[in-house]
Amino acid sequence: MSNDKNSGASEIDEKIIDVLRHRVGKDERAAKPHDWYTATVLTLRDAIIDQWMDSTRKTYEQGGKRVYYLSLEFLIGRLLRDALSNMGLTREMEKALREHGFDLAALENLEPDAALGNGGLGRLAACFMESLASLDIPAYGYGIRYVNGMFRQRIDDGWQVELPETWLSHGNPWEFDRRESAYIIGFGGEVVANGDAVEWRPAEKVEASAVDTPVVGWRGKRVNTLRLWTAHAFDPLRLDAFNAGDHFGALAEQVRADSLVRVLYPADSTPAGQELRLRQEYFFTSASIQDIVRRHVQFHGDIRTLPEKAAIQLNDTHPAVAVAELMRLMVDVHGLEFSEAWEVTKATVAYTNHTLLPEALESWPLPLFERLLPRHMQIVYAINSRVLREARKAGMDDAAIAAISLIDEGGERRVRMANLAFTGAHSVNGVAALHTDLMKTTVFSDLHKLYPTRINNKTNGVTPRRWLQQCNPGLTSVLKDAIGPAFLDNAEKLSDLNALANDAALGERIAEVKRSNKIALAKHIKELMGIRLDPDALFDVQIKRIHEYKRQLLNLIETVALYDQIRSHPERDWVPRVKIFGGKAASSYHNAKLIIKLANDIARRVNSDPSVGGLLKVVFVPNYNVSLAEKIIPAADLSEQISTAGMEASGTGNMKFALNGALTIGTLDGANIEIKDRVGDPNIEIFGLTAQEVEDMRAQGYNPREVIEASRELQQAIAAIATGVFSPDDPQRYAGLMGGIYDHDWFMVAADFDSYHAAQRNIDRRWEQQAAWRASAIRNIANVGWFSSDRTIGEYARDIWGV
Ligand code: DL6
Repeated sequence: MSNDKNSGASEIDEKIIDVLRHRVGKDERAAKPHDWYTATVLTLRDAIIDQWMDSTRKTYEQGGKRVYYLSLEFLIGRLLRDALSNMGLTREMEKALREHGFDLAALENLEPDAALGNGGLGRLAACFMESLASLDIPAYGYGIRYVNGMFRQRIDDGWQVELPETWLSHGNPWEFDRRESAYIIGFGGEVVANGDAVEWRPAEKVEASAVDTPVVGWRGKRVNTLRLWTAHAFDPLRLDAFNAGDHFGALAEQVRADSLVRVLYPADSTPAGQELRLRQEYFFTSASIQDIVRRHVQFHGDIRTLPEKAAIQLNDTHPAVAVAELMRLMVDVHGLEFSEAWEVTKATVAYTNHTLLPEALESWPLPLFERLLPRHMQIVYAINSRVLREARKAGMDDAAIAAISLIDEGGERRVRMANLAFTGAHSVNGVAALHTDLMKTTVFSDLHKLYPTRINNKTNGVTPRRWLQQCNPGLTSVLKDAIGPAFLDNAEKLSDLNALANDAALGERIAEVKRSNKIALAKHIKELMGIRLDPDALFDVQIKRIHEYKRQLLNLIETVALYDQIRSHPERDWVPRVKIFGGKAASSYHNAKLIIKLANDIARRVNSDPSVGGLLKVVFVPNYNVSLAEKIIPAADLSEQISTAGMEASGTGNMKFALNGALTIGTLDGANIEIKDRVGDPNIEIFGLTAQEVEDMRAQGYNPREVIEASRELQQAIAAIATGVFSPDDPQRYAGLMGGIYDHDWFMVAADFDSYHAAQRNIDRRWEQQAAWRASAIRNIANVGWFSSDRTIGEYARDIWGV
């Protein structure tokens, strides 16, 4: 098969039939759609494998440096469309399938979402993998092959219900089981001195084995490997126990191993706090580090040259134990001096921070860490004593030393994973300019004083292949006609559109594409939820994890205020709006779940009220995931990025919406600031307090009650929600949630309400000027090419990895 556009579909066609017969084991007449899907993937995979082998051979021959991206999450989504498009085989495959009466798009829908991540951090890892391959950088992604990824969300009577996601129930045709790439992972036990050496004798052992998925870059340039670990027991079936009648007990070891890879923790900003989570982290980190070290020693001989050949990037602190594991292997197994191993470790490892929320900065109770990883505990103490000596030498005071310490001594003693990652890395990066500045002045201020060159910024990005070309083919084609195809290879070339921002014909064509995307989304929502949406209304979208700092509540309260105003003044010239919400709440996060219920309660009431008729609709779309985002984002007119300033590290949804021509209504938070700088003030709607103002206001003693009492709209909306207007079956349901805003309002909902409400009315006015709106949409598309993950990865490669 060739990826030459001129070759016909017949070669592919023959191949599919062959695969269907000989690998799926079905005859064309008997094959079900799922068999055709599997045959399609396997046919494509065969083409990918040739490139994969070429890429691997090239890397070995060149002996160059590799990037190892360690991440507990990879929120990949579906792969078929992405891989076909990157291989340049979409047309051929479409044609071949059509000859057998199949529609490629329908088969694509049979692919389950690989939802091995919670949200932004995991999706970023997936974009990075694709960009690494697109930029022809040799890389491995390392993570866990969860049997059950992110839970499936069902909405029952407005409440979130979590169900296991069974993405592997039909097998996974993308992956290769590499049982030969296996490592022993130990837990517990004791550490014994053995002459000068130290030996860790774990009490418990499991085997980690690799499952590989190829990741194809744009134009099939390179194929890298996503290596996910699965777990096996050494003694999966104790036959003696089984024969003695203990049928369950005989399987206990396998069950224990399975539990390591069974579920992704559904928490994206609070540590699960459970032993299993730490076990998962060590399991995948140890397997990955052993794999990296084994490869290095096998091909380059001396572990001391590791930094020349390997760059290990820690995606947040989940793999931070890598610092201690690498030290252990170098000192205990390869016989390096501690100091030398420490220099090698720091030169190899880099760490990305994704959040400043104190509750999300991982730390483990010291007794738990010591019990599970006794040798690593010793290494952490040894690192700590070096670091604290350096701090003393630098003249730091006791408070600074306490903050720098790898051990939190205030209250229950805990091991601080962020401090371990920070001290064991040569680079510590934030994910947007504001976030990086705040890292220096807040959580890492003392570490930053001690190591002032370590923190750097790498503003996030998203892959334009998935988030423009594949999810929005209509827009891509219009853009190609307008400015030529160069932007497909370099998203920053989208800037050529600036010259056409006021071109009415182009504005109209883009608006037509948007309208047809809205019709497609409306159809999907009608089928899914029975709600009819008007494609000519303004589609106002907030899709992301449900979290108080992301302030879905601010949006909902404003929706209630708008609802009240439409009812009080039906004669006014209201802009018809569809408010679309979607997102999952961590299963233990009470308020987030209550916010989902509130969205559904408001939707039920508003959508059944004839007095607002076509002017306002509210939809909470269940089970938000990557595939749904690919449908919703191209259909959005307005992108809600309204977090409390200083709390959203970057955001990446904000970039995807702008790239698809939505205007942003947002706070000066995370990457919104950089989006504003690039698209220009007239093409974005900014409101609310700045991060500095939030801090000052909290320091001065913010009184939300006063603010609420001074705003009639806000007071009325809160009162309506609090007194059960939207929950007549349980009038008290939201009394506590609303009371929280009166009493403390940590997330500044009241403080920002009036400004947000006014910004929404500005949006109405802008919408009425369609020509100007369209020009703004073009300015957005034209100026956010910089937020391509190719640019981000290029910066990591240049500044951090040296590849
Ligand atoms: O960097 C990717 C993404 C950012 O865009 C979001 O702003 C941030 O909230 C998210 N962080 C997480 C949770 N982090 N932890 N731990 O997903 O990272």
